[in-house]
Amino acid sequence: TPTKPVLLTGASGNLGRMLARELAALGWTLRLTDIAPFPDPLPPRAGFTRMDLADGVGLLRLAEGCGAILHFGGISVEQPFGTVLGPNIQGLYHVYEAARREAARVIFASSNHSIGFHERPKGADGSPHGAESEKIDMDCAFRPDGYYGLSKAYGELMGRLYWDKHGVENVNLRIGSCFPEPTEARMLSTWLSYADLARLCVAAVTAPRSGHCVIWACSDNPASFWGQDHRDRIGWQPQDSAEAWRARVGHITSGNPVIERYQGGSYTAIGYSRGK
Ligand code: NAI
Ligand code: 15L
Repeated sequence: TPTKPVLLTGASGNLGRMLARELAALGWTLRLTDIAPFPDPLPPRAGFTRMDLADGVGLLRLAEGCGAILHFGGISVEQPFGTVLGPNIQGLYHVYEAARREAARVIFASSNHSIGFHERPKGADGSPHGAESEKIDMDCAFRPDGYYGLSKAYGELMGRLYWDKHGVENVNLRIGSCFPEPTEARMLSTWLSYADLARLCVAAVTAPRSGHCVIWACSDNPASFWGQDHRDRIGWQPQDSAEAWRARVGHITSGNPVIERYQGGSYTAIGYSRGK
């Protein structure tokens, strides 16, 4: 159990609600925040503050005494630039300034959409699977597939900056598709179970040292697109796998060649206008 309280942004969202429940059940003391009201009964040892990530002073106050910030708040799907900018860029800066003040570690909910224009390895979501050598590693180029993915790349680089310049530790989770179950063929590669995410957050917060790390946050999927990362540094291994859903969802594809070619799937095709 962490000795200091842990701040969770985006607490009222899908992943935030799950993490609030699971981490509270482990005995953690949580400070929850979101711009939307918290829809569940408050877990034990948790407080909730309704706040916009635009409120930098409010975040400084909320983070006082915290040892870690799980940053899950913000725009979570593709949106116009002007919609993404405030929550995901300015808001992220406020989170990092609060972390710097408290010498707290940031666990950042980054996304596969920061690298979504990498092609899928051949055979990744069918058999035989793509060769290990075709999987991309954490130090691959950022290839954002929209303004949302671009904000996540910026978020990871913010972490790089705050570690190099201020020694603020941060763990960047490149989350694939974190839902109760896989619902389409792509998720045989990208799915992250709720339980694996909860265990990942525990490892990221409690590891004695993290520095700046990048983790491919998907379950132990044989069809994963992703290879080497910093998981050993925080001692995390996924335990679940999407493979059990193959018979149910393996045939569910889009029929759109752009979507099927790239790792980011449908996001890559939003507003796509390249050489049709
Ligand atoms: P969600 O949309 O359910 O949760 C995001 C929360 O952020 C919402 O409760 C929303 O009210 C809050 N929020 C938005 N703007 C805000 C602002 N200006 N100030 C304060 N709070 C604000 O999304 P979900 O699925 O729970 O995702 C959580 C995080 O994980 C997001 O950062 C998302 O980008 C990231 N992620 C999620 C994936 C998934 O598969 N669910 C995949 C990759 C990344
Ligand atoms: C994300 O980043 C989104 O937050 C989530 O809603 C899914 O679209 C996920 O990526 C995905 O790529 O499946």
